[in-house]
Amino acid sequence: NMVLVEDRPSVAGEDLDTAASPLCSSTTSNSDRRWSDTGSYAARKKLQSWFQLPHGNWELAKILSTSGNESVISLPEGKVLKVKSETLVPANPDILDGVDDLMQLSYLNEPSVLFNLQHRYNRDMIYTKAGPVLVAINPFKVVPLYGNDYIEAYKNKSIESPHVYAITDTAIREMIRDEVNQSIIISGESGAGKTETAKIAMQYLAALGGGSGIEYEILKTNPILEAFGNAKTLRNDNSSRFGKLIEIHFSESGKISGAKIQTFLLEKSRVVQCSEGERSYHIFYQLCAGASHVLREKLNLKSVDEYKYLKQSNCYSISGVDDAEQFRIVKEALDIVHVSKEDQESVFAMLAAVLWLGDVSFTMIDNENHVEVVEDESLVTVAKLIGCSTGELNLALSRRKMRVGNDNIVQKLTHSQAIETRDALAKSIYACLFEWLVEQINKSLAVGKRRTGRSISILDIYGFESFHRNSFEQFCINYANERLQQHFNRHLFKLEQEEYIQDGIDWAKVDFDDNQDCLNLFEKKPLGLLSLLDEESTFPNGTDLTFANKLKQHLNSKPCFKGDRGKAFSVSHFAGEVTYDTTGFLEKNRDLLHLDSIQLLSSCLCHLPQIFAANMLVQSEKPVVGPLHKAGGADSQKLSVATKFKSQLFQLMQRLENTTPHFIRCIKPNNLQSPRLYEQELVLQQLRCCGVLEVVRISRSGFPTRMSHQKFAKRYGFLLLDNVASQDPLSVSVAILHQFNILPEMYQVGYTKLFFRTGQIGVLEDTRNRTLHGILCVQSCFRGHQA
Ligand code: AD9
Ligand code: MG
Repeated sequence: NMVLVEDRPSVAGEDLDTAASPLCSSTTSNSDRRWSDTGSYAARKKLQSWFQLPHGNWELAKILSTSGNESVISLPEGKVLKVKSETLVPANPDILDGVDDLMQLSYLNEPSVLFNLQHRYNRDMIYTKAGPVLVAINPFKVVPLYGNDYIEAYKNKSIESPHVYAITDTAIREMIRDEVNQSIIISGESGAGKTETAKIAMQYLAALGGGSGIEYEILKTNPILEAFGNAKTLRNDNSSRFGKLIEIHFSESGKISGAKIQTFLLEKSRVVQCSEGERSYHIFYQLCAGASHVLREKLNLKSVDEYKYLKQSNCYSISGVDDAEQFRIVKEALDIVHVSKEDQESVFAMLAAVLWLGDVSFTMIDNENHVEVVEDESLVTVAKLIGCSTGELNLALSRRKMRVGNDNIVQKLTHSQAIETRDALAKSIYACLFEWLVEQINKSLAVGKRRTGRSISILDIYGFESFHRNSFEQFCINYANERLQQHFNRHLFKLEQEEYIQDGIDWAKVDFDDNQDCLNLFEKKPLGLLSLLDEESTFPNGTDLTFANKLKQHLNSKPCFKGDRGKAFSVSHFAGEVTYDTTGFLEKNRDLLHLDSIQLLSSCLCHLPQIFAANMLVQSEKPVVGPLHKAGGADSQKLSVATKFKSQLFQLMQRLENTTPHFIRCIKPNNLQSPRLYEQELVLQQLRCCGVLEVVRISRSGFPTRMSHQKFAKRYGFLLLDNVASQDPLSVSVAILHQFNILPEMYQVGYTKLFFRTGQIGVLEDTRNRTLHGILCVQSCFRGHQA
């Protein structure tokens, strides 16, 4: 039970600020002070206040008395404590419990935000606005918020509460109204609900823009991509191991006309290596569980616990998931996106080949550790599945052709080299298969010729990661997040602020953390993390240690960098400091597949291996990375992984720059994937990481909605009672504002635009829609009469 406020003010809103603290006397005052200064607040007796318990959680306390800098408080369970007044943080009055936009809170401190979200979460209201950003807290259970009735309600605007549907609806409307492409950018930690949120947004788009049938195909891409790109991890039973951007195109009439999917950085290492309690990609288990008798025979399939690649993590099933049934769903989805039965069978053959490759073993043939492949069932099966002879496969896995001067020589591989070669082949086949599938899907969804060029893109990309041990993958992921964070910052703060200033609006400058320093650390040439990594990757003698040393040598003076002991270094990211262990960096960055393996694939009789080989050779013609380049030149030379990722990321940012973004921040309330459990500290840390708290503060004090005078006059001018057709847009705009009694503190008139506080334009839109609807009704009645 909460403590009752005895001095409860009669109205919510601005009065509270004055009632509670003279420091917060107006909305546009420097709201920074709301966060810290509580001295005068505590001086007022009997108010509610937040008190942090020793274990970190915040409790609502009542201030009983204050003297000097100490206050006596009582906690909900009746305990009375004497505490330092400065440790108390003001709480909002009960009347503001669970507001649906954090901007409505009078006190925007961390515990108030946390409590507000928790209050809603406990009532299954998992969505809350933070100014322009939607915060979504993972319920880890079915919540009754989705489906056709809800879609209808959001479409008709008969529900107002924050929702993915509402954000998506806004995106559609703005796309049509402003003729600008839109993007929905979803971020959050692993398991926070990004992929589910993306699907919910797609569901809404499909319902509103459906009709052609293509929307059904678009929805069916989800089970396919999840089967091939998701896996059970310790954090999430259905964790996406790749980033995804889906661009959904619309026709003139607002119907979906096609889509295009781009994927980023699939985690290939999972195919050959996976830690205890996790699984490899779902599709392997689905295939083994769901293949028909005939298919089993054809692929010589065993059960999952008989394959080395799947056995190592000692985890085969996911509770509540039927892999056989999932396999059926995936096959059906493949049919729907027009992957032929024949191609599907080739896909399954490649999967079986990867599994069987893991069972290929080697025997020592001399005492220099050189090996030969054991001629057993696994070798025979792999050869059969990819369409080569066992002899060719044996050679590709145990020998390497090299060029030394003008001579071709053949080198025998050692045991560890052979295993590396085998695993590299398995990873490449899988990664190529994934890319090929995405390409097939894109062909099927291709936008017709009569495109309007209007689209809504949904980005579901891995959030910031900071683990006990951070490797190359975290390095790339966190770099991507720095870029996205800058986009977020730029959009919400910088552009906004610049626009105010440009338009002559009086607006106190707001500081925000720019992360340009950190981005420079990654991107500067030639002395940045990425350049130095690529450089070291090309050196024949480069190792992870020489790489780490080089970083320390060149970057130690940089603001966001810290050299650590041995092979480690740290970066101060916007979301916190992360220590990276460079072990494996060079190898993962080079990602070499030996030319022998590529040649093997290209000589295979089956068509998929041939396509894979051809794609790899195309890539190899680009700039070179690889230690053997200078020494021998017999290796595949290609773009480094980091460079490829960076260029993908730049393309992505460029695309996003040309869209109006809508941000959704997903929050994971606990690490156990369990419903009803809300861990304050965990939530708080995520809110800080994604800038939600900062956004609320800034948005509230500004005028987030704006429209040019022309546009405004054109859009709402017809609502004017007096005829003003001859007047200039500015006068028309001002007349509209007056006619609708928009309060002066709710807008500002700039040189070229009108600026509104949140929510104001919605009122006008509603009137406009009602009026238009009225006109249409009258017209159709009129026509009815005529007929
Ligand atoms: V990862 O970075 O790909 O590992 P995501 O994508 O952020 O992660 P995901 O969407 O996969 O997380 O959500 C994890 C699980 O949370 C889902 O499998 C659901 O069981 C659960 N979830 C997420 N959102 C919802 C929801 N809106 N309603 C019900 C949900 N359950
Ligand atoms: Mg996901």
